[in-house]
Amino acid sequence: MAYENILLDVSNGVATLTLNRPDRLNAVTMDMLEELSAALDEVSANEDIRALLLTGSGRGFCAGQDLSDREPNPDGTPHDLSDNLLRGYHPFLERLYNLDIPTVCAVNGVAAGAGANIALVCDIVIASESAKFIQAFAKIGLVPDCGGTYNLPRNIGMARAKGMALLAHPLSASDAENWGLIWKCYSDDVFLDEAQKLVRHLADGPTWGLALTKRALNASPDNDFLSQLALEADSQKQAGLSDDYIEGVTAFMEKRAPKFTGKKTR
Ligand code: T3D
Repeated sequence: MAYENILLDVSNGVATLTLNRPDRLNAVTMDMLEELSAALDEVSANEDIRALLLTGSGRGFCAGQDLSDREPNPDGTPHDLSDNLLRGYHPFLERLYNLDIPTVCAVNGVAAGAGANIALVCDIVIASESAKFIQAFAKIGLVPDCGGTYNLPRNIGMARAKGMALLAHPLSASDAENWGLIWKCYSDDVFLDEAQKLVRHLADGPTWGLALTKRALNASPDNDFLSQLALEADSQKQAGLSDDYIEGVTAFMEKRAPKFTGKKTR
């Protein structure tokens, strides 16, 4: 599929997906959402891809829903906004959440509304120090979506989640790191290099073990302790059957760096 609103680059086991409407701070349209879902289908189908980097072109990461991407209904009735979510955002977010490779979001500039919450669906979120996170929904009378009401209280606690959602104040990248909303904030001059290093490290990792790890962590908030122990045992059983487990232990014994292949089973 030819993409007009995003860029997809695949090289050396890394897929880089770039939101590409810089003059609109990469605000999301229905066309962009269709392209994002199609791009993630391409990524899932390619077994050589072992990590995904999501970022934005230009000075912003993503300003959320494009507020101009909607013709008025001819009869003057209001739009059903759940339609956009169910048909466009959710299929994309479900693919992103369930991807069996590590996903890194490099928030290169402002992340507002749906843009902020799309970032939080990735496994590891880093930001440049000039980036900011805005739950912009309250400014226009809407409700945080794209998993915001799920991820915010889990990442930063209810008090801060409610502050962000009800006030819609911008949160700096350094505060986002200090609050545990994201993994790390980097100064603007090293940000891109750090993003590349991080995704390279993950792409060279034991892909199947990492997939099982993210599945277990994703399941954790909804499990009790004993269910999670059972899930860990099953995950470890599967990881223990991989070439990468043998390679990891062998490399340790031989005091050398492991060379993981990402293969699922021996
Ligand atoms: O509606 C549904 O389908 C339901 C789903 C909703 C999900 C949502 O995401 S709702 C929240 C939507 N997003 C917002 O409300 C954020 C709107 N944008 C802003 O508040 C500001 O642009 C920012 C704080 C993000 C950045 O401010 P600043 O000063 O750095 O940039 P700017 O000058 O405001 O924006 C630059 C251009 O991008 C500007 O266009 P212009 O004047 O140069 O022609 C601006 O209009 C455009 N732009 C920014 N955000 C959007 C946008 N155009 C359309 N939609 C946007 N969301």
